[in-house]
Amino acid sequence: MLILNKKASDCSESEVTDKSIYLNRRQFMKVTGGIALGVGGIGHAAAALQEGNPLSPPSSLKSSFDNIVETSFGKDDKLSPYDVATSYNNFYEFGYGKSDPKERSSQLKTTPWTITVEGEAAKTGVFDLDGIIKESMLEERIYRLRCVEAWSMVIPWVGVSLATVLKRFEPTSKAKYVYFETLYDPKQMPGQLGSGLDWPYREGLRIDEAMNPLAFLAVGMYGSILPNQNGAPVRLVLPWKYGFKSIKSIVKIRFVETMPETTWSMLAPNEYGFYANVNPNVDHPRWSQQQERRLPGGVLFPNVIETKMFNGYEEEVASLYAGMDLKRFY
Ligand SMILES: Nc1nc2c(c(=O)[nH]1)N[C@H]1C(S)=C(S)[C@@H](COP(=O)(O)O)O[C@H]1N2
Ligand SMILES: [Mo]
Repeated sequence: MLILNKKASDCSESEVTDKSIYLNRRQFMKVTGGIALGVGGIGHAAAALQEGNPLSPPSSLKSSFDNIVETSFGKDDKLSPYDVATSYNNFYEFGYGKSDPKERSSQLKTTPWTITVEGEAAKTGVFDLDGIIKESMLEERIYRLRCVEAWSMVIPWVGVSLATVLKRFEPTSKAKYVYFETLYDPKQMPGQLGSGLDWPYREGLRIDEAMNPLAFLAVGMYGSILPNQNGAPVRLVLPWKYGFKSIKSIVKIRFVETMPETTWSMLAPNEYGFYANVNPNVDHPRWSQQQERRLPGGVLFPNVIETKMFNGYEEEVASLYAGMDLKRFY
């Protein structure tokens, strides 16, 4: 597997050769507006990044934002203002208040960043995030994020299709579910010193949900890299599910055979299920789920709207749950 975080001086001859191929590809991508490449180049991408090549400067994911493919997702929605989307957050690793993530996450070091891939897949190991992302077609998708607390936002996310990334690792037929884990590092994430949640934050999807074209791995928003409070450097965005499924600052992906334990369903299984599909017809035990406050919206102008089934993405995802009793599998 890949060896990561090597010094540039550790580069072998073959890597130097392959690197020039990689750079040619990068130029090619610029011309074509991006093209998905195979898994073989990941290590070389990482090597190129470490050398600070002008085409792909280290640590600055902005360089790859030159060629974002615009998609038609969400073009009809009015965007939430950037300052709202980045100052009213849930990221309990930094505290339970909505402004805590913005105020307390600046110490989080997001480069370099690796993701460990484990379990039922042919290609497992430790992968450099920059490599994974640079090898994929970067898109902008405007997706709604609906929190279980009944507020929602509309955000232009920048990232890559989750399916494209997962397929590179060649999951086996035993991979029925995918499990994700957030970084555990109380020094950088002071909220993890407290009890409350069983750290690290954990999430999971059935494999067909993960492979659905709507599932997205975001590295940016509003045309720029993700602010720490929004889950830098990489998070899920699952627009048909309640916000808590969209796990932030991911460091582990594991392909598994059985349904994995997830943070909120472990903590309060009667309130939060594994599926957590947005569903106005199934109440949270303590409140209705029929409406949501589209932010910004305050006391004077609450901006309350009706919540739609699957957050309005019924056409895209309803078939995943055909025949399932959604009152039972909430
Ligand atoms: N690691 C981690 N991921 C997380 C959370 C969290 O506390 N920790 N909160 C979730 C919840 S409840 C919501 S609503 C969304 C909020 O995303 P946003 O802050 O970008 O709007 O992130 C989700 N992902
Ligand atoms: Mo949430």
